[in-house]
Amino acid sequence: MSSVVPAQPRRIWLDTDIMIGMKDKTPREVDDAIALIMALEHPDKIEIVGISTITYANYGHDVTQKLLGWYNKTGRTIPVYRGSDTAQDVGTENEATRALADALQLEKMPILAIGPVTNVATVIKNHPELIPQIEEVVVCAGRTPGLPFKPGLEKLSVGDYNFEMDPESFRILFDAGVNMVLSGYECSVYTFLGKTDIEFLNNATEADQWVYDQLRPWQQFNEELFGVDGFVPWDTTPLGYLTHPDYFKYYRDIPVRINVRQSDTTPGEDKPYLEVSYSYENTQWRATYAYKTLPGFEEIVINDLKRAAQKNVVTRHSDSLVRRAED
Ligand SMILES: [Ca+2]
Repeated sequence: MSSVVPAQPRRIWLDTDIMIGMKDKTPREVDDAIALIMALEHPDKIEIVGISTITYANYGHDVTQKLLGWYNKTGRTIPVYRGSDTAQDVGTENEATRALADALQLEKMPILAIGPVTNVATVIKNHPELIPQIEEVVVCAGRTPGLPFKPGLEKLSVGDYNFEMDPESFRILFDAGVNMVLSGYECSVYTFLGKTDIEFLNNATEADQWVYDQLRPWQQFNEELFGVDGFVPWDTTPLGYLTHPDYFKYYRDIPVRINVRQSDTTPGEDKPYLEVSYSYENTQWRATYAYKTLPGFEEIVINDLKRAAQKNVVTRHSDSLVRRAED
């Protein structure tokens, strides 16, 4: 007789530069919020131990709490910690780095770091004894040599944002020899959420309406920049490595290097590029590099958002039934 042992969800740490809804001159990036909502939809696969914020640390903390209040139906409280506000202060401890270090002391786990990696690098720099406790760090960064980052109609080059915000912290992670998973532009760029993909959020519950009211202007702003009305939910692919690894193709154990040459985003300047190639010989750095998302993953992103929205409708109905029963 064989007995089937149900698989336990992988316990993970989430480090995010979430900025959805931040008041500014232009709409702000929404992909961290989508990755968070998706992550909460797969409690069978992953369990978020804690969340730390990076850049706009206070806003990120508050908006994460708001989204958890709406979308966390796991029955578990997920603590949120404020991290580095600037991503320029690696080595300086903060609420987030202390909480992550405490968590790693208790258990070994992967870190999903979907912003600049300053918080993670601070833990590694100040607590090298914890390096073996980090199973892997999954990030949204890196490229194959010379790959241009030109979303949409390829009118405009964008930077490798998370890496360029704090290259020194990436250097610290690679020097520490932690298992790195790079799931960045190349892997993500053909996953695309257009207007019709998110229309179900419009005129739904308060939560979904708020999300829609941030997503829609972001789509329109993307059309101004890149010529197409919609956006790439970049951070969902590093999450996908943890929840749906079969939907991606990888270069395994590929050498990694930082190469400095003329910037493709700021004319007249040089900048560092985080690049992978099997032809690199003079480097000890290695990574798993996701280079392609297979068909079906976009459908998972949309279905997760739909399922989360559907649960909010059910909650609203049962709340109003309770209220009626109390009357
Ligand atoms: Ca992000």
